[in-house]
Amino acid sequence: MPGEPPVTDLRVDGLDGPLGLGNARPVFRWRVTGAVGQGAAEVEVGPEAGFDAGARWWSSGRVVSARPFGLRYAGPPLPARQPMCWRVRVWRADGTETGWSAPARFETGMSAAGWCGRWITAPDPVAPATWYLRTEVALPGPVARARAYATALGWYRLLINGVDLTGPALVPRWTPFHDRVEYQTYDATASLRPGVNVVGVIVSEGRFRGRLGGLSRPARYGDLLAALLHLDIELADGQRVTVGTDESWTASRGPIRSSDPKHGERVDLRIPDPLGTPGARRVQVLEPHGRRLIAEDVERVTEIARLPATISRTPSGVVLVDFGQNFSGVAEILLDGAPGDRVVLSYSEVLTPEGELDTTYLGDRDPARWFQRDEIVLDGTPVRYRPTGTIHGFRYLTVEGLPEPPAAADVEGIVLSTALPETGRFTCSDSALERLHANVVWSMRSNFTDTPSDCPTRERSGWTGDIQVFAPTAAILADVGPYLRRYLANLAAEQLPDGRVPVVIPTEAAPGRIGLPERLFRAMSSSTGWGDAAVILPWTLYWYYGDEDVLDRQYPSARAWVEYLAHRAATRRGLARRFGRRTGPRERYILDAGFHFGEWLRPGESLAAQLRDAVLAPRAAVATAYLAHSAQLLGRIAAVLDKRADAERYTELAHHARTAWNAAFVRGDGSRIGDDNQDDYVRALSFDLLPTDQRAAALSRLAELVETAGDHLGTGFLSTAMLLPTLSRNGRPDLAHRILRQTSPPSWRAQIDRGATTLWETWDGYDGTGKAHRSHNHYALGAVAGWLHEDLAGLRPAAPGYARIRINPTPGGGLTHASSSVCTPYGPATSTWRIERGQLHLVAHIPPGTTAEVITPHGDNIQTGGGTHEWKWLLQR
Ligand code: RAM
Repeated sequence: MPGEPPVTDLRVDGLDGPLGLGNARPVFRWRVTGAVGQGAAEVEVGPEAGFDAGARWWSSGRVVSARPFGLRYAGPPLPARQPMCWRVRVWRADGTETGWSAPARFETGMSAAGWCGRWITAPDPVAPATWYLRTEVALPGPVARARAYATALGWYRLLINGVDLTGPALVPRWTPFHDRVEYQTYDATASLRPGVNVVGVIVSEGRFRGRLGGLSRPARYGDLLAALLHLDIELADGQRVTVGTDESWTASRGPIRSSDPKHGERVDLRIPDPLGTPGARRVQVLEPHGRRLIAEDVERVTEIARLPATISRTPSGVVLVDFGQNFSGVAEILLDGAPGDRVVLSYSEVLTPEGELDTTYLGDRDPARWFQRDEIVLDGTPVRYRPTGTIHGFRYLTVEGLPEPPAAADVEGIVLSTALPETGRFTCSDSALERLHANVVWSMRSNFTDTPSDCPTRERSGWTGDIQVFAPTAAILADVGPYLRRYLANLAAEQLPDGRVPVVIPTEAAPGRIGLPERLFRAMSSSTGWGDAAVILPWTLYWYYGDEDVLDRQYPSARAWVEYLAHRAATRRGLARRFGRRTGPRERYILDAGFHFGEWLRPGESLAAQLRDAVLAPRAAVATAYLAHSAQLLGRIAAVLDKRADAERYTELAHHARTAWNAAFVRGDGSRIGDDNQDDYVRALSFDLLPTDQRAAALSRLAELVETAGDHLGTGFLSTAMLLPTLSRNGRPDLAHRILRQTSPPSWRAQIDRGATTLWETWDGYDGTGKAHRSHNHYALGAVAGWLHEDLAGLRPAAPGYARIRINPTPGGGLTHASSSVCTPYGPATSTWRIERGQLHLVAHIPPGTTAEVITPHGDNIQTGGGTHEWKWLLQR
């Protein structure tokens, strides 16, 4: 781009100018523009004051590296609350120098000892209740600079002189709250003024005390909501004022009576805003509780889009708002009625066959568990209402209690999601596939709000299996590095001492509050395919972002999981050793003990039968395959980290597990594996478990199974993401296209034809009567969007961080055009193909500093470097 500076997009730990950095050794990244990539780089870091005049605390020196990322600070320890600057210069591969970039800012966060505030709580634990905590701060003169460090047990909003500094952020995010709570840092400079300032913190249930998980149980971490604030003010005359939460603060109830993250908000607008005057009661200071405070290291949840509404009435006459898109967020709506009118807003993803709002489709035994509802009592003044302290998963909304329905222009859908830069674009000649891609993006947005969740409506839990299968696709669609690193930090924190990994992260209860349901859940922590997230996720982040740091940080966790599996296999035998053959000493590598979800929910399989098998007869062919796969990956991780003995140990373990798996589950020449389901062959080929000479037989059996099923997929939760790549990368792209084009269920197109705007948990979404069932916003089956980019359009990494790129389009399925563009750590890359007059016309943009191998339709391999390249090949008839 003309005029673009040679070095741009400076990021610290993946974030743009973070204010409260907690990492003592931050990692820098940038982007090099222009045609020639980086050969070496130098980073300089210094205090903001004096940086322009040359103040420096550290320089990396000239580091020879083609990678514009991963350069780690190694200077003197950074003091807390320190405004810093950094800049970078690059020597291109041709020896030319870019000159220094414009400086970028960051600031370090609060030290553990630096907090002047103490945790304060409202006087009595009434659940649920929203509390308004307040103090006044008198300032003798104008403010030069102010920072607020804040957090809560619950969700909070910080208001200074009526200005809401937190907005829709939904903080603090969900962590193992018994152990650690994240704080936010705000620039409060512009909100404070000379004279009296009102500082308020509104605290609601949040994830700390709100309803969580499959049973929607409240108060899983504690009974008392609390807040902590430290306000650091520098006046223009150099004086410093520090304000913290303490016993002088007051507490009141206010118009927001209560908010629950799942069940919505109760508001009485007749009650005045209590932050205007001192509250009636004093707060109490919490007893010391030992929770660690950690800096936020992820982009906040924010409003990422607004959706227009259409308004109608249901057959029974209720006002119905349709946003035309399933999403996570809230609605903003003009409420105009008489004082005392009670308005009820109810939310759902779906309608009943009769056209009413369906609030029972997630399970009708106890539908109240899934209520998403806001209730507002009006004070007679028209108000643009928007709930806070809650988030809904919905497309439809009913409005009850207003004398007149609102006009469409007076209602908007507010889409809330983590502010992740979206990096993957896909287009093609088939609008249904474009819609499929868009649906996957919507499901990702909807579930990437706090912890990555399975669905935004029902349990809203951080299922490990779901993110394990979806992460590679997520890494194409958005810059999810920091977001998934935080998930992994939580995972490591909650891993059990024996290495097992809880199936939901965070685990949804403090250790002191573990009851029977939590104990049952804990029994699932041995499940392969789920717990393997401990190994597969770090590897995914390394593969897509070249992030070695995450491998290092997660190494103990990844290793503990693999060691657990290996130990379990060696020492325990499952209730039903299902394989007929005895394999002698190799049996110590067969994993069939403990709970395993298995492939989970193949089309047509019932939930009850699956659960029974998961406990009584876990499929050893699935579990042992994951032992081999994760051990192999761990061996590679150890090699990257230069842990040679471990690299050898885990590569060998993988070898033994593979040999045992072959001996136990493969018959003949590879044409019969395990239970002879599609996924048995997909795993075998995708995890590279078979001897080379058996791969062809396995592939042809897989093809046969797909064809016998009428070109339908038969894979479940774990293998669906791998099915199409397995076919197209092993010589059957035609079959991959046929599965993708399939219009009857189970298929992605059946969902699209049925009007889906997000991915569903089940293939059909509705029963024969048209009644919806199960979640309509689950990203797991949406991992197929990865295939659209990497195989159909043909753009994928061939080395970690896209240092080497493979361009290998998979035309077919009657398509005449497809294009993928992604933002690699080296810069944007694209692969676009078009079929014209019997020719395949390919345009590839390869970022500077990387190389590419381009596979022609005739199987040739062309090597190329950075830049935009075009080819035309005659396609065979
Ligand atoms: C469902 C969840 C999730 C899956 C588990 C096993 O309840 O929605 O998607 O990981 O089951």
